[in-house]
Amino acid sequence: MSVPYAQLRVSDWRPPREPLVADLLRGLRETPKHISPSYFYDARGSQLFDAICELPEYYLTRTETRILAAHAADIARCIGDDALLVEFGSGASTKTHLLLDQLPHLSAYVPVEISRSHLLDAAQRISKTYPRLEVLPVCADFTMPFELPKSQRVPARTVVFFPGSTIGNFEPASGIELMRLMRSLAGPNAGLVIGTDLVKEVGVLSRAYNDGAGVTAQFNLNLLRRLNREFGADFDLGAFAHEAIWNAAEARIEMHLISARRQTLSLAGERIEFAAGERLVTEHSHKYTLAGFHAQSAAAGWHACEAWLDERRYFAVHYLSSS
Ligand code: AVJ
Repeated sequence: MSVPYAQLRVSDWRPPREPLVADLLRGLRETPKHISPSYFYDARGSQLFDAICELPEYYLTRTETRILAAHAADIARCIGDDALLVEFGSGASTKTHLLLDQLPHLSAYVPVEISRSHLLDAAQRISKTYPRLEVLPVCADFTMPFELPKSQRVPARTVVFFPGSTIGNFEPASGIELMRLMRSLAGPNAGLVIGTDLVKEVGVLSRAYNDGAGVTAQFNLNLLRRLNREFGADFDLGAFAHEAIWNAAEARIEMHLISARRQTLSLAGERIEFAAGERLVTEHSHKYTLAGFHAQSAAAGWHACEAWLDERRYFAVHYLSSS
């Protein structure tokens, strides 16, 4: 057996339930109705997301992984020795191995993840693979304030790792706010290794979010299943259809769930009305240009140092520094 969960000291910053319900209801009362994509990631949603990453149409994960694999030594040089590596939304921590293999002298690895099951599985796997690495898992919604756990070895600096183009889920202003939060969390002389999906041909983008096997549709609909199970809602999953559209003006893919008919639902005892054809917005996935991303990160106080791209220029991994 590998390291038992009990040996991994998890810092718990999970939000209490009440604000979650209020937040959900607020989004469902606005026009258009919307729910934060952070609700996708319950245990089943996290598994479905891992399945999405394997889809032939979903080029993001494969492309970023190839970039990280090709430039891991360069990225590790930017991070330097004795750093505290903090991964935001670590999920299965799959890409992290590529960096950890090149970073034998890290102070500690801090995966930050909202899904507790995913966090524990990943933290356990990492400690098994790197027995000399201190792993300090944090269960948190990384958009809310939390503190970094203290590592046994004092770090030379803190570097945030935020792969996957998860930054794309944030509206530009909130993305800037999140990158500011990263900068203040990481302290002086910080680094940020961040992945961004790039603007490209619409067909490629559209297929990545409307896959032939329908896994993205299942991932989208699982949100309703979760609301039913955890928040006492009564959504009929058969009465909503998945659709992903490209919003050119905002440079983003939008995931919607479309109500097949007029229906009244309840969530946490409150009634919610849907018209026939009404859309519930479940995700915005922004796509970037290098110049656009540099402007956003600069607004958050980060200096662009390096960017590594694949040959098709589908995706970029950036190294930014706070000083
Ligand atoms: C994890 C936010 C990067 O936007 O591509 C995948 C989530 N949504 N398929 C993305 C997602 C639909 C993904 N991110």
